Amino acid sequence: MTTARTRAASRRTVLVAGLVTVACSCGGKAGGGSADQNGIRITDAVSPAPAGGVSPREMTMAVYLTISETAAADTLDSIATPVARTARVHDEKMDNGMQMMMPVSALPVERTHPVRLAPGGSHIMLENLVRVPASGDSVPLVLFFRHAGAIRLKVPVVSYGALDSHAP
Ligand SMILES: [Cu+2]
Repeated sequence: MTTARTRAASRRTVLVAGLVTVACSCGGKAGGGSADQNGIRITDAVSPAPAGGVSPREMTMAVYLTISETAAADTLDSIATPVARTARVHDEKMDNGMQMMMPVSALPVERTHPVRLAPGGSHIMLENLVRVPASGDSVPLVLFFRHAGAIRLKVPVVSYGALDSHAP
């Protein structure tokens, strides 16, 4: 337990250092969105501002976050936000040299095993936007867990370029 907590603490230090860099390059707020409620801990929530040019209905934006601690195994069943008509988890993988995204109906979360939604991998996708958040805004998000219930958090929106520098 002590070892796991120490590891988690050093990991957090690295992520905080990364977010400071984001703040320096885009002038946004330091620190990702987080929530700690009903045994579920969400950290490092961040969303790249979507590029404009098309109507909001055709726009998408990704949300990245880490679910790092759960009191018991749980399942993320659905997601809601006032800024999009559709919000769900996407799986992202390479298939015949093409980057493919597929909606996932439910995301299992094991106890004490972190789930990272990060660039290049699984992520939350907001589709069919109602309004288009800009860098510096924050997006309210509700994650509905089967056992823990609704977890609310605010996701800081950062410039896409600032986020790209942290992609694997
Ligand atoms: Cu996606």
